[in-house]
Amino acid sequence: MPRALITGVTGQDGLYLAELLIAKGYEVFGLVRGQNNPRVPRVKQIVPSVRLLDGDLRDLPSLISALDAAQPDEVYNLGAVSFVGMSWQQAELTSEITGIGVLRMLEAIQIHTRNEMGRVRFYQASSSEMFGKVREIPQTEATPFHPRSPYGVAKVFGHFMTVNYRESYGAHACSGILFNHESPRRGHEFVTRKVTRGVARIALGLQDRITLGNLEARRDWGFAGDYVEAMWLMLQQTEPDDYVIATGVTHSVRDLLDVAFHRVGIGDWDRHVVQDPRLFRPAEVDLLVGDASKARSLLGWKPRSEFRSLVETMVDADLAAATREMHSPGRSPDDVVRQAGGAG
Ligand code: GDR
Repeated sequence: MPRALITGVTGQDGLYLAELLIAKGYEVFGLVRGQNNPRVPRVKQIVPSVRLLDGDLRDLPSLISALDAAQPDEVYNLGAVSFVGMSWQQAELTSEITGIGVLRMLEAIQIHTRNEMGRVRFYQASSSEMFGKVREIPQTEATPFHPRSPYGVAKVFGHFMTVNYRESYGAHACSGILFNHESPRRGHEFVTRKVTRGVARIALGLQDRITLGNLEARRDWGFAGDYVEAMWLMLQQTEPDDYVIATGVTHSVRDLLDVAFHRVGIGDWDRHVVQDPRLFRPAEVDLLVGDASKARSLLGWKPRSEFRSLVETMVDADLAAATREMHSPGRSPDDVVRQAGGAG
């Protein structure tokens, strides 16, 4: 039975990846941080067979202990401070966890394997935010990076450390440059979920407005469930490499609002949306759109869900959650959304 260790197992991608690996017959371990971590119950509910280990990407000994306990064949490093907007307020913490945390995990694997790094395959969650101020459209593995946030800078550090350990120590280390990927399990702070949850609650009369930042920002949005398959495929290749994972289609926040409001029968949504300058970012990534041809030809990967059905699925899940909330006050909407994993 293959064994995998996932950092960031409590997040959207961690949950989908754990489900995928369990379905493939893996024994899955998840690293969780802190006593009474409030996100642990959600992991136990969705993937009860995952074995949770205490550890923190800021603490090298805890990573070595987790590796010694799990004895993994594959490590998926998804743990990070992942909200770009917050990374300006907490730039140092973001660098510490999202950036140097990658180095610590690579070092931990080095120590755990007694310098035979090739024994453990490593996946690093790199990000399209590394492209930042885009130099070409669409972006490929060869596009230069110019990150536009402390988060993006930290991800570039983690990315090149992964490449460096591969080239220096023969690590089977892969970096997946993933563009935005969403689902009903997405955190409320990210724009897709903020919109779908807000729209559902407006449709049910639970709130009147959604307050947003830049409506002209464009992103390449895919479904998280499709993207975790690409992570797994990368680690099954004989040669480790880096891959862009994206749909190749870009939409604006306005498009997102159109589809989400249309789903609940509201055509004219202007009166429900307020723009707040405080939600604009100090520096914005204007147009991200990825070219995943390499993943398509070498991994045989392609996205299955498209934008409209993804957004509609998220609105429907949030409608169900908000409806339950109305009928059983005190129950968190996420208790319901937790169970709604699919898209498209
Ligand atoms: P992003 O995702 O920064 O691309 O990073 P997010 O959903 O936060 O923002 C997308 C775009 O929407 C604009 N926007 C708003 N964003 C948020 N969160 N809230 C708002 O109210 C709002 N209004 C407009 C933003 O300015 C931005 O342009 C995500 C994360 O998952 C990263 O961890 C990951 O690496 C990348 O995707 C790929």
